[in-house]
Amino acid sequence: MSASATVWQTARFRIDLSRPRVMGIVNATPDSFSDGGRYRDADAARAHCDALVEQGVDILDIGGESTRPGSVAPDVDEELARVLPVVRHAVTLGVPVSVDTSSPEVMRAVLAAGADIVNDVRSLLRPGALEAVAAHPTAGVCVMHMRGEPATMQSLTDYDDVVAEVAGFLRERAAALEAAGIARERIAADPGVGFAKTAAHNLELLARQRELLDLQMPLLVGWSRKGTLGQLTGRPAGERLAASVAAALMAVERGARIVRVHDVGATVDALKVWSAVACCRRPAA
Ligand code: 9MG
Repeated sequence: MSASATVWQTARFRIDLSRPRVMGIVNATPDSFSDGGRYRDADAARAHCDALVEQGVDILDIGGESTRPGSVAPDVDEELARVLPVVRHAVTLGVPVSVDTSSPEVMRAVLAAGADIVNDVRSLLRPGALEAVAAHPTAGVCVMHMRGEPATMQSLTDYDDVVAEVAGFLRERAAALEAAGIARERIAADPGVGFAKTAAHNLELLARQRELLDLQMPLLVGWSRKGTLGQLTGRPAGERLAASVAAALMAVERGARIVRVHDVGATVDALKVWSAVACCRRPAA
């Protein structure tokens, strides 16, 4: 797909993808170390939104469900109570707001509150999810490859050709979204690094990521602090900054247009260097 002509249509913003964009992760999950309960968690998440905007984030991605391997989804009321107070603040900050959810009730509520994008690791496969996004005239959506559920996915890692399977799944989901009335320019596609994949699968997906450009959808990729980087470096999640930035840059070099990251400031700086060099390339003959 031609990078210069690409936009991602979202509820309030047509995001210009002629330069790569940084999606910053905002966890609205309870902090098990805080004794201040719900209000303290929401305050911390709102302050984190402000900090990421300060650091140059292009899109905020707010999530109330941990999708780490082995985790179990919260019920709808709990997810709404975590996410909505943060979304209501985030939509005042002047950047597109994405919400990481698979629940149609949460999708409807956050879109009504002004959110721009639904980022669904389950690709709108829960009953009612497709309809919830299709009912909005312009909201953006990210569909992602996964097998099973976060609680079980790491036992579902048999592939003949992981890249072909991921591409086939994303192509089918895009067709289903379009058939439901969601215009192509509203859809981004994500190979789902770490979701029902071994480290070898994740690395093969990065090495061969350009093959996914045939999907003709903007690619969104999330390598930040993932387990594969821990396996490669021997470092715990909080010490994977350098590995995460390196992976984000390699993803962009191979055609990703949006990278989903924890470390926004470092990634923004790295992409400034990448963009300065990318601009000097000779146009393809
Ligand atoms: C919610 N979430 C966790 N990891 C993710 C990834 O790699 N991509 C997307 N789109 N969402 C993710």
